[in-house]
Amino acid sequence: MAAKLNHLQLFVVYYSLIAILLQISLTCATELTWDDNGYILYCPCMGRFGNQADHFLGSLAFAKILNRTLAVPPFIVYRHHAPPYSNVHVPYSEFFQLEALTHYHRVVSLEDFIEQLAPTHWPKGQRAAYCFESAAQRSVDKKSCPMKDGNPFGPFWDHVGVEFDRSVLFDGLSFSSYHQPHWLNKFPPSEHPVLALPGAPAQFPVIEEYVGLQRYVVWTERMVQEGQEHIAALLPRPYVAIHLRIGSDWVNACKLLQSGDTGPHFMASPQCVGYNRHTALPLTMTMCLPDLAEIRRALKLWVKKTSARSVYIATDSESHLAEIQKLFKDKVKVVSLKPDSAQLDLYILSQADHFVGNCVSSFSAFVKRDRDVHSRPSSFFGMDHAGKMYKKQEL
Ligand code: GFB
Repeated sequence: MAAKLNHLQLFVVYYSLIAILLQISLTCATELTWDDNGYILYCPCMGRFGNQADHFLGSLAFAKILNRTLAVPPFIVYRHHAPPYSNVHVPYSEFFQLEALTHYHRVVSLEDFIEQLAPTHWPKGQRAAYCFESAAQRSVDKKSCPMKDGNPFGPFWDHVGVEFDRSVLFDGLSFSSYHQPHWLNKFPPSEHPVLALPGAPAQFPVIEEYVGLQRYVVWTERMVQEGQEHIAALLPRPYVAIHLRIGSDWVNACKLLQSGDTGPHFMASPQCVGYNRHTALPLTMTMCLPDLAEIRRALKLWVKKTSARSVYIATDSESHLAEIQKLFKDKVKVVSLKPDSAQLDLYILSQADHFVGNCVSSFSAFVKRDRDVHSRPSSFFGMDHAGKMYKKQEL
């Protein structure tokens, strides 16, 4: 009996030891080490998903230019029409693989930075905010960065539990490679290890040079599985997918085109009119806000060209499902999911055999870039031949 108990005890001790060692090695594997080259933190405080994604690519490029690790922020999702009726902060890794970014540059999630690195290396009481002097002009004392003023700024930094203790102002710098030596000179990482910025250190829309960084934005396995399940269940291939950005906010935005005040570029339009302002093609109202006649025309064309068996409609408003079904007289299956998650729409759009997007929308731009990376064809309403922006050799 005593010998049996000893065996049992030995067995328990042996496996407990293995479990402890496993735990230690797992902890070590995920433990972050401090990067002496410094960090960049920012709030994706402009626009919704498409805008934030454009800004993200530029910010990633800027982090590489300064050779600082990018603290990848969560996406801000504005859930004011449905529970929880507030901003929701969705970690990058919910939708995309953080690891895939490391093939381009060093990154850490903002959440991990705050949890694991900040307590020791960016402790409370020593947190500086960095901003343009012009931005500080908006503060009461004209010397403070408006890091937490209003929505989404306040809720964003509250979400990660950050208060700022002082402000460092700058001027005469831009977030381009041209100013790299100036940034290094002014803010060496040894003295300024963490550059925390009120907004993305990037231009909107993403500049041509960084469009190809989309290839490092890779869907998570979970998103792929969910998206593929929907496609397999609902969309016989080949399928044509369209993005209808036709809601009331968009109608108002497109009205600006008619006033002629927008100049050669308007929101994401460089993706189809060209990035050079001097040679940009004209942007028409049909491209910004396609009417039903244009939607029908483009769909007829691409369904015929691709011999499509189904059509997927992603929309921020009405889907025109009945009208489109009528157009194909039940010969083509027409589907619109209107999912709760915009990313499911993005995924289904990205996988189509042909995609017709809205050239002015950064939501469409995300899909177009993702498709370009995988050599999938796209066009835009009002423009049937969209060039391929992404070239492999560029980056
Ligand atoms: O993505 P986004 O920046 O593109 O913002 P734009 C549009 C948002 O509307 C998306 C929803 O992030 C989605 O939440 N949305 C639009 C859609 N189209 C669809 C769709 O087909 N399916 C689903 N599920 N959701 C800019 C805004 O939008 O438009 C700016 O970022 C501003 O803040 C401007 O409002 C007028 O570039 O199209």
